[in-house]
Amino acid sequence: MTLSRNSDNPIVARHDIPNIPPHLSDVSSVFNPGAVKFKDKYLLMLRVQNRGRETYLMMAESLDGVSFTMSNKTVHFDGIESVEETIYHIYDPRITQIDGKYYIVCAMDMDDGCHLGLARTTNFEQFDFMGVLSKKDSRNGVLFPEKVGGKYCMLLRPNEVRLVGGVISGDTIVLSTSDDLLNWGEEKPMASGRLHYWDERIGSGPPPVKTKQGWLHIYHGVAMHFASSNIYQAGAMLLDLDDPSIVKARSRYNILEPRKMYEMVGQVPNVVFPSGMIVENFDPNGFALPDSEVLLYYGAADSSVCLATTTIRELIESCQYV
Ligand code: BMA
Repeated sequence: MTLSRNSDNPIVARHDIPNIPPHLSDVSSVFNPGAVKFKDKYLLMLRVQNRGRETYLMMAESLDGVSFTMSNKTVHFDGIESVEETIYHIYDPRITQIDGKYYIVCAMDMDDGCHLGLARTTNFEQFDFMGVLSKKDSRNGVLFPEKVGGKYCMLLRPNEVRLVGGVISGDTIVLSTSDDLLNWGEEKPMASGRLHYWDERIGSGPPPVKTKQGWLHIYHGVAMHFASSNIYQAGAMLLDLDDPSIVKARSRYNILEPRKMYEMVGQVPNVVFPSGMIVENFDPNGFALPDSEVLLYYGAADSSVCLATTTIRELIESCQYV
């Protein structure tokens, strides 16, 4: 297959996380990172879980995308105190650069379910919380790097069942648009799970990347066949450049599945969960170059952070359903 795992995997593991009193000490796990290239450095925003199963976000930086140095403090979103409801956990950050600013969409567990929260930064030192984006229980929110048809676009995955009648339900990724990044309109179904196959339930991975062939989107699919051990895998789709609710091509097979011990064994077994993607080369109009290297960062077994690499061309080829 097109993705090759880095030989140093897992590139970040729980023993790499520094002790930060009073809450982080001998942490349980680190996984599902957001990723971005910023001033020639590779940055990860890590999801760190302590022994109370409380979640913290932490930055890590690298010169080569493989060997990371952890920050010695956790990330705080200034202004998040203004949310009146209790936020239990903030996790699975996805980072998108839009017009020179960096936006982070996170899942937030609250009393009435999971919601999407938005934060913004220009320097990855100080972060402003901008608001809660979702009206109903949703996860896996990713922003597009530019407006499409004059609107900001976001893919998200409502936590509800749309498909009925099969052995098990499939979930649906929807497209929503906005004028201001805070108020989001109608949700248009974009892609659903495929019952009986590798991606019965689905959710977005990293933010979509613009290519000449369409928006390249990596997603996770869950095979539910064996209920007690759901299998989380990764796949690829191409979305129409002008209307990203239209799927032009979608991989028949997964492009990454749990095979290594660090993916098959851990807090949650059999999970590869792609959440960050760095594309090295774009043309002046923002289209990813076919031969550009792609670094895909993913959580393994909800326990560690791993890296797999490929090229834009190979990912696009993998989208063809043959
Ligand atoms: C999903 C999310 C992810 C997690 C995955 C596997 O529903 O909660 O954060 O990595 O399950 O447990």
